[in-house]
Amino acid sequence: MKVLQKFSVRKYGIVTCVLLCLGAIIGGHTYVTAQGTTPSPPKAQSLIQDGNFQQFEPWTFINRGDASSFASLIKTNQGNAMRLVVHVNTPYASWNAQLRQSFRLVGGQPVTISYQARSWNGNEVNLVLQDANGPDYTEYFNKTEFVEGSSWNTYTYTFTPQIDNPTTLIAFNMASETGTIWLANVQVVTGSLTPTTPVAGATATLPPIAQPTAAPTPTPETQPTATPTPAPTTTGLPPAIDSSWKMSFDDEFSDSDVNWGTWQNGGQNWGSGGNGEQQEYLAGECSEANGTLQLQAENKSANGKRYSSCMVNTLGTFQQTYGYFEFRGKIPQGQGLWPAFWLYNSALSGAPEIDVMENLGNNTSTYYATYHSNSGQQQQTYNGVNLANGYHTYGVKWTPDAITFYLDNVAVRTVTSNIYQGPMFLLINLAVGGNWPGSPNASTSFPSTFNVDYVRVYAMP
Ligand SMILES: [Ca+2]
Repeated sequence: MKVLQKFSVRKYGIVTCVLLCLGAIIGGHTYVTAQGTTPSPPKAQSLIQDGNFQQFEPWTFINRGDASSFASLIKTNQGNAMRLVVHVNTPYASWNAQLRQSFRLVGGQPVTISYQARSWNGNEVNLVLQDANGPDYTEYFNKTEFVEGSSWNTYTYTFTPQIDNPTTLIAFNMASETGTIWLANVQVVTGSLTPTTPVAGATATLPPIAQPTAAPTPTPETQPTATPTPAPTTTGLPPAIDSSWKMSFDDEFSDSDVNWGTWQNGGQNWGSGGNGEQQEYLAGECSEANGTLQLQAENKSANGKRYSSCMVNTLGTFQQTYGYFEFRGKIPQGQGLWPAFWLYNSALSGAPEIDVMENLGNNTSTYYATYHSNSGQQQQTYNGVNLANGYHTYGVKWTPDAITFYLDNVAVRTVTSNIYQGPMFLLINLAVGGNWPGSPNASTSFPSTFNVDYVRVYAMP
């Protein structure tokens, strides 16, 4: 029943993901690509601060989506770029997220505006310069671009304002619909543009979707040093599949930081509505150390939510139809904790959803494997060893005819009805509180950490 509630609110809204679209359809103004001609000096006078997002403080970020939508803005590890991730259930208006700052607009001489953006599923970016004060909020400049494609696009405009206004607002109104937008190198100058500092990876395309690779070469696993020491990581093919299945995704979490080129921070909190979850997902609660992804829940409020925690997902960077999906992790123990590894349909409709592992921290000897199809959920629980005492492997084999769940390479359950036939992406999170697990109490220790040794995915032959 309670999971059914979760099912009913785990929807993002409809989006059409047109992946790997290339090129931009631009017209009516000066436009060059990131690979195009770079304007030459003389050095210009910059009118705004932190156009390359090194500090961010001058900027204000506003999420205008409805309560069931969310937006997050994080600094990427690909140069000085901001990545805006927006999921919209009920669009507020033509935009759902805004990035803005105030600056002094100098009148009577040409002002050049330039920025770089990309959005591989396509989304609108509306750039406005206007008087920050009412009653009229006079607009000096207003231009909307449909940003699409995995390469950086550079948009450049020139106009001559007729007024000198020390309280002018520059605002990027973004996200007419669900999707991801990257923004970089914002310049508002008098005179000529400063040559744009290239964004690292600016000419590289985003990670391909479900790219099959050769069979994995088993490599020695870096072991987490946290106690208790996990059993040695298995390498090679899981017994559920044979060598005709090829690895399509692999993160061993052996870097010094989360690979933010693959994973996105956050997701919907499912705070309002049926779930009543109490956490805010923050990138700062996600880290990598000792060969593991560490999702940390803290007794620290953030953005109006009672607790801070971590969720990562691959929406827009990795999705796959069918396959064997496996992760190895150690769940935390504690009232109110709710770790999960799951798959969600890339269309972001309410279902289907495959919950490979869900656990409620007040009973870590039971976990839940659930298939939410379009005609309802089929949940099953498994009792056994205390799963919080060590690392365990949780997998699901999904074929056109069946979905089979595995615990430590042993099949525990198979579903054969209403099998989904479309692409799904990966999510790992540590929820805190809510109607199903209940709230943490004095016995819950914080911070608590959900450790994940690896995520590996194989594609069907
Ligand atoms: Ca690892």
